[in-house]
Amino acid sequence: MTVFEGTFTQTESLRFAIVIGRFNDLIVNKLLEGCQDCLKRHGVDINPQGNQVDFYWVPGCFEIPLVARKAALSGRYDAVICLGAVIRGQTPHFDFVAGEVSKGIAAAAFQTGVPVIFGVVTTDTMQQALERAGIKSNLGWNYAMSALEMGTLMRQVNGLGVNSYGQLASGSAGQVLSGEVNLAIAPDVSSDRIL
Ligand code: INI
Repeated sequence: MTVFEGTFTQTESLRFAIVIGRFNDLIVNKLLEGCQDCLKRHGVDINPQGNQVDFYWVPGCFEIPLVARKAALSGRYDAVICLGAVIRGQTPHFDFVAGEVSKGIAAAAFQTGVPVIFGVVTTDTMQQALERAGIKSNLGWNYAMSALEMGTLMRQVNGLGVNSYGQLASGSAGQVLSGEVNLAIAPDVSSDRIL
């Protein structure tokens, strides 16, 4: 049997999309800083003019899944990192936004076969959000680590002949994974593939 595991090295050819919900920008900009810092320290060129990271800004978390899914479908990225902050405050808006962004991000990953990282901080208060965005630790760093790990893992998985829709190439060594990978129902997304 084989162990498949992502790595945090040999990152020069990896490509990432970072989708950022601007709402609560005090928090979100700190998450972005942590995320960029982590990618940079692991050898990724984070320059927007470079060819490893693209940045997509959207108004708030509610809009993240649409753009994340489109970016994943482009075939350009090893992983899509979604950054946002939903703070409960006094409004039921929180539940709608937090619910939709979490479901939407999960759907984007599952439908496209591309890792889409859930980098959305959901807290009751601004204080808690600040603690997660730099005062105590910066979760932006952790989200970048997840992207590196999943991006490199999926290269291994795909290299075995398992395509991004979970289908096995015939006769490939990837058959060892068939029990897990074939559980995914391959969605028909061919019409909006923008390769
Ligand atoms: N968007 C967030 O990213 N975080 C929030 O806390 C938030 N709250 O609480 O309202 C929020 N709302 C905006 C939402 O994401 C959409 O941008 C807006 O509703 C337009 O569709």
